[in-house]
Amino acid sequence: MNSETHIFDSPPEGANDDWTIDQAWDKFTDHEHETWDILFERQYKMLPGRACKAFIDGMNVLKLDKAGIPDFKDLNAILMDKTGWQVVAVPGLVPDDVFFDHLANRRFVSGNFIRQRDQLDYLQEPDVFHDVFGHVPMLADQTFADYMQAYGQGGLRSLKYDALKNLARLYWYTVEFGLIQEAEGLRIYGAGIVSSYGESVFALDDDSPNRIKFDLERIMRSEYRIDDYQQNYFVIDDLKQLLEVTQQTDFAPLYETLKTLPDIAVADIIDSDSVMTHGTQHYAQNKAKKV
Ligand code: HBI
Ligand code: FE
Repeated sequence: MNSETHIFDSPPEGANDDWTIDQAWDKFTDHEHETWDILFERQYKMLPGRACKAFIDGMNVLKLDKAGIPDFKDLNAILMDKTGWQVVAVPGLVPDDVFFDHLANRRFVSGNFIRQRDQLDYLQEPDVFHDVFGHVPMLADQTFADYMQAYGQGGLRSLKYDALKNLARLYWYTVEFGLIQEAEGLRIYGAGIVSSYGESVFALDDDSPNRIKFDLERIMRSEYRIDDYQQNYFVIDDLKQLLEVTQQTDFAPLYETLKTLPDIAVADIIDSDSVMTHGTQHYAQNKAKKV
C-alpha cells in the first residue's frame, strides 16, 4: 500500500507460496494482546453514530469485542458461515497480484503483527488491528463481501491493462476511506478511517475536507495522500451501489478513456463533482499518516 515500504519479490522464509503463514495465535504475548485491547477500547467508543450499520452488525456477529487479538480459527468459523470469506495471516505487504488473487478467492490477508505501544497512531504497514478491526467487520456483509471479491477479480484484470494505478484508487477511496450516506446521517465504512482514532472524527466532523458523491471514473483519476488525513472523501448512497457499479462497468474501455484524461490532484474539485460539503481546506499539515 505504501510505496516506501519494502516488498519482497518472493515469499519470505517460512511462508507458503501464496505468502500466507500460520497465525500462530499462541505466540502472541500478553503485552501484544493488551495492545489490541487498548486500541479496541479507544475505537469501540467511537463507533456509535459514526460507523455504518453494516460495520456495527459485523463487529457484533464476529464477536470482536472479546479481549485480545482474535484467533483466526474462531473468527473464520463465523465469517465463513456468514459470507464465505476467510482471514489469512501474511508477514506484511504482499505483491499486488498475490493480494488480488486472495481477494478474488474470498480470502482477506492480515498482517501478523501488532504495532508498538509508542506508535498507537502511526503505522507504515497494515497490522492485525487495522486489518481485522478495520476491514473484517464489513466482510460479514453479503453485499460488501461480494464487492471485495469483484474488486479482486478486477484487480487481476487491471494488471493486464496496465491500469493498477487507477484501480488502486478505487480501493483507496472506498474500502479504505469510504463514507456512506445513511438515513440517520453520514457514516464511515472505510477501514483506514474506522481503525484511526483521529480520522474517525476528522472524516465526519471536520470542516476542512470535501465530501463528494461517489463517481467511479472521477475516483479512478484522483491522486491520494498516504501521509495525512484525506482532503476529499467520496460518499456512496448504499453498499449496493458499490457492487453494482463494479459489476456493470466495462473497465477495459474505461481504462482507455482514463489514459487520455489528466489526473486530479488531492483536494481539487472538478466541475462534474456533486459536492455534499465544501471543505475549507485549512487543514494542511504534513504529519505522519494516522492509521
Ligand atoms: N498487502 N498485506 C497487504 N495489504 C494490503 O492492503 C495490500 C497489500 N498489497 C498490495 C495492496 N494492498 C494494493 O495492491 C491495494 O492497495 C490495491
Ligand atoms: Fe487497509
